[in-house]
Amino acid sequence: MGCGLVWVKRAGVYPGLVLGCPHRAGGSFQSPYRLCSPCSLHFIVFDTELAHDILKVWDGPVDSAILLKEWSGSALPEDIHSTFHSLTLQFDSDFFISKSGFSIQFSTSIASTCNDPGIPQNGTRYGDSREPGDTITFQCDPGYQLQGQAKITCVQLNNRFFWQPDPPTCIAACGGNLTGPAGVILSPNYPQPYPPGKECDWRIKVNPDFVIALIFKSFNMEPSYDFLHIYEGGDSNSPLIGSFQGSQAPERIESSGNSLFLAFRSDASVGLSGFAIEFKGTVTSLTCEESNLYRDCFNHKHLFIKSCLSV
Ligand SMILES: [Ca+2]
Repeated sequence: MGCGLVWVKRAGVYPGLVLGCPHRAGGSFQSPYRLCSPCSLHFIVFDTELAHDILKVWDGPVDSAILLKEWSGSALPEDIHSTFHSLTLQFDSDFFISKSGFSIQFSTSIASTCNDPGIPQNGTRYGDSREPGDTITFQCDPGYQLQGQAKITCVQLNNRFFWQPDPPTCIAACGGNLTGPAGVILSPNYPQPYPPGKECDWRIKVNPDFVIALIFKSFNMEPSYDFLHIYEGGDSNSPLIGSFQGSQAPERIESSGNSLFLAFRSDASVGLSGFAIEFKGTVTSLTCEESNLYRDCFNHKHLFIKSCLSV
């Protein structure tokens, strides 16, 4: 059995090893092309419409459900190896915007290491070695939650080399219970647009002797439709400090107690980049005069009362 086809979509270059297929404009091109092997793919050209025209490579047939990787955009992918004896390439294009596409060389060289597990978006990878038995660990940036295991191991099974478990991802989660002394709260999917129709609640609690400072690092919400409500206390029955929308958020808010409740609400359409807010437990840094200024500015009726009363 000879090595099969790589389908080239509008690629200007047809290298000797690559066979072309007729271009089909628009629509979903789902016919799988399988290669004999174990196979390696080497990318010569890659340019597709980001997030819309997507190349997927499956380890073995599509029905094996082992997706090795998927790509879109203009970054040239690194070489990739099958772990089974075939690869399936699947290219889906939408009806809009065509780029030059891709051309890929393939060979039947057998992998001797695990694939590059990549670096998760919004995270860090520790370790580069990909021999069987090697481990790599991952850590997410502040505010992001690890989905999966922090530590993965390269495993060899006959001629297959694969990571166990799969490499993790880092996501900005919808809500959570946070305790001090400090941390970061991100709108869901941050810095990508938050999804529509979301209700995310965060509870922050710090040491009883401390108040909570919220420092707004970025704030960008759809005006009049998407809100961040901040309450002084443990839930939405607590006094409302403020409801923030658009790009109008204060630089800093201080609670008067040791707990805050943040409720994010997005309506059914239009998501923007949302927010990144640092929190920390602190002794109050504001004078009563300053706190009154803040209170007048933002109508935070319940802010700073405790510290003012104690003066
Ligand atoms: Ca919206």
